[in-house]
Amino acid sequence: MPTQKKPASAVARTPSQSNTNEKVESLETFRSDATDQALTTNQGVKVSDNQNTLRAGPRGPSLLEDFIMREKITHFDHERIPERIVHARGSAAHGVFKVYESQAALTKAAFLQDPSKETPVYVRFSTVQGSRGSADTVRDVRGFAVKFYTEEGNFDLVGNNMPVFFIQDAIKFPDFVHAVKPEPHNEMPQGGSAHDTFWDFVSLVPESAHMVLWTMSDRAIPKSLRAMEGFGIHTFRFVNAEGKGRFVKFHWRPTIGSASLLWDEAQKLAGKDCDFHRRDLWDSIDLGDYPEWELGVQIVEEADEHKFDFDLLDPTKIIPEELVPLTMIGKLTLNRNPDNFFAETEQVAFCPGHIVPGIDFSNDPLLQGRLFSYTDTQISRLGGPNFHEIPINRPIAPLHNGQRDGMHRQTIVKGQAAYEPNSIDGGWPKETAPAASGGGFESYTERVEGSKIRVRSPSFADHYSQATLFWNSMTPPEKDHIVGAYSFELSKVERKPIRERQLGILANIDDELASRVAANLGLPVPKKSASAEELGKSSVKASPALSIVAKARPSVKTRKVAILAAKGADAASIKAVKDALAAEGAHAKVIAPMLGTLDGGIEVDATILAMPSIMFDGVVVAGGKASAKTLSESGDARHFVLEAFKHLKSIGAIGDGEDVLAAAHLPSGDEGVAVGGDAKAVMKKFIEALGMHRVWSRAQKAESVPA
Ligand code: HDE
Repeated sequence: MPTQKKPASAVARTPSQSNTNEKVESLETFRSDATDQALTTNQGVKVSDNQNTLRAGPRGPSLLEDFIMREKITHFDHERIPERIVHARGSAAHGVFKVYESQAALTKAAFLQDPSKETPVYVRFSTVQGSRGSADTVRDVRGFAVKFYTEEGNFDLVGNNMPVFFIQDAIKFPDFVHAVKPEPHNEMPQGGSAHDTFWDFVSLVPESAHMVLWTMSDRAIPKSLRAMEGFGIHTFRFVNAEGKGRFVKFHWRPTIGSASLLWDEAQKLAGKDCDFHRRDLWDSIDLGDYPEWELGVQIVEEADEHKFDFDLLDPTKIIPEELVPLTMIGKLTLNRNPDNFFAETEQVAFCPGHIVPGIDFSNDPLLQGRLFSYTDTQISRLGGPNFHEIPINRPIAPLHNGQRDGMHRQTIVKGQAAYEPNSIDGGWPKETAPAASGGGFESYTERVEGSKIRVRSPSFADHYSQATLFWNSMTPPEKDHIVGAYSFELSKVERKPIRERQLGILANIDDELASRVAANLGLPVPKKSASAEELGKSSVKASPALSIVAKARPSVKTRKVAILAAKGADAASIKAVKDALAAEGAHAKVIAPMLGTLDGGIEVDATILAMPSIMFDGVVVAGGKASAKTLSESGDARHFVLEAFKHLKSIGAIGDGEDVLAAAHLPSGDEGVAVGGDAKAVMKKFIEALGMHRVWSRAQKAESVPA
């Protein structure tokens, strides 16, 4: 019987800045590499024939005795596990977290003390509604779950890309999920909320008003996973070495800034590349464009718990940054793609209840319910109570207790005493007293008293004023998108009373919003049902931090640009475009009607049909008479530039390339169309517009473009 060299829990996991880091791989003994290895059965027997079942004669029946074939097919028969009930569609990456400076004043959590220390992390992003195979770009909330493998145990920050939630109490979660999931009678729609049961539920549950507004905003169609903000949502607690507790809200801010798709793009991408987000994440890490987020915290002293016009425990509320500023305390970098999707991304098990000394919960009734649900769901999803032994879930901190049995147990624990206290094994493993650092976990001492009752606190009663705050914080294009999203979704709702009821909720949020959506639905604007006092409750009336467009940063780093070309394209102009983009950290691909090599040895990266304009942030048409003629005569090429124009992207044309824009009948003189002059001048203008992500001033002109 082989003995384990190292306890499984002590396997170190220290990803560093390289994708194929040999040091990490040699430590991660649970990873397997078949290079130069013989094909074997699961019992280690070498296989000599993997092509033919054992049979009685060349044309005879197969023999049950064939243990090789039976083992292979038995394994195959059981290769699927239940997908997650929610957040089934996801992708993930390894990385590291580093704190900027010691946070000892706020928390004793070991991973937040030392700026020179790297804490390994695994981060999984997900959509909520769709199944495992659904499209990435649907309108939905995105999960943003971070597992920190700290030296004191795993800390899971299981958040979303929106700072609030649909409901206030965990007991409503099954109702909410049953309503948003595909309808039970026909399992439609997949990956979307534009259907009757979702709008029926949310229109009957006004506490959802704020979050529904977020999901109708651009936040629900992120440009990429690495351009998303993340939020812990609930109020948590930090506890320092002196035992002092403070409330904390967690935020993730991407260093490249946030950006969103347009709805038309998102819908088309769902068909043209349903893996759009996971591909972008994977490719970025492969290219060394490591996605990064800063971790921000909002801290509230316990004495200030009741000083706000909302309840800190209410998960349908934000703390506006105008009231409590955000302090950036560290950086998360994703720098390594997983080796195996199933073993890592599918089997990773997050749980908001995984915390470490220095972090604690608040009494948010949604958080309290989550503390139960996640472990419970893993037991059926991952087949038993030993899911913490699956490599991706193992802490790097040593792990010893009396739990030894159960389905799929892997660790072989020595010793006779699976209980505590014991004298037989010397009393080990023993409790550790709480301490300033390195001690045992001690729950924060909070005085609680009250009658046993099922009530919602009256302090949770305001459902609209922060929705109004969000609406008021949007720029005009963002408001247009919200109106468009409500109009689209509600027009798909078959039952008129549901549409009318939801308009009643919008009437309480904002007059303009309600009347514009009502007009699109051909319905009258309902009267406000809430009192003026309730509707005006938020002391902050607008918060620029809530707008993605207002916060856009002028950078083209990691953006993707198509260089549209055909045979006869001017190689020098293509090179000039590539060089100009590379100098700014952007990436270019040569897109042509056919694959092959263009003049000057330029390789075509993809065809116009395989990589349409929706996969790029901007397009530059290469110079060269023959190329421009071919592209001008190609409906697909004209559509490419027209669609880029419609989606408010930066467009450029070098020399004869301008003919293609003319052939596509692009409106002339647009701010975001760079033409005239040499490649250098065109690229300067092109890059300026690319940096702002979209040419918002073009929105009205683009309406009339038939792409
Ligand atoms: Fe979850 N949620 N949730 N949730 N959730 C799950 O756990 C649940 C909620 C979130 O990448 C499940 O492992 C309840 C809020 C993410 O693996 C399940 C309630 C937020 C992920 C579950 C909530 C989230 C999940 C399904 C109401 C944002 C994916 C599979 C009390 C802060 C994690 C699983 C991953 C997954 C339950 C509400 C985020 C069923 C009962 C609020 C990011 O346990």
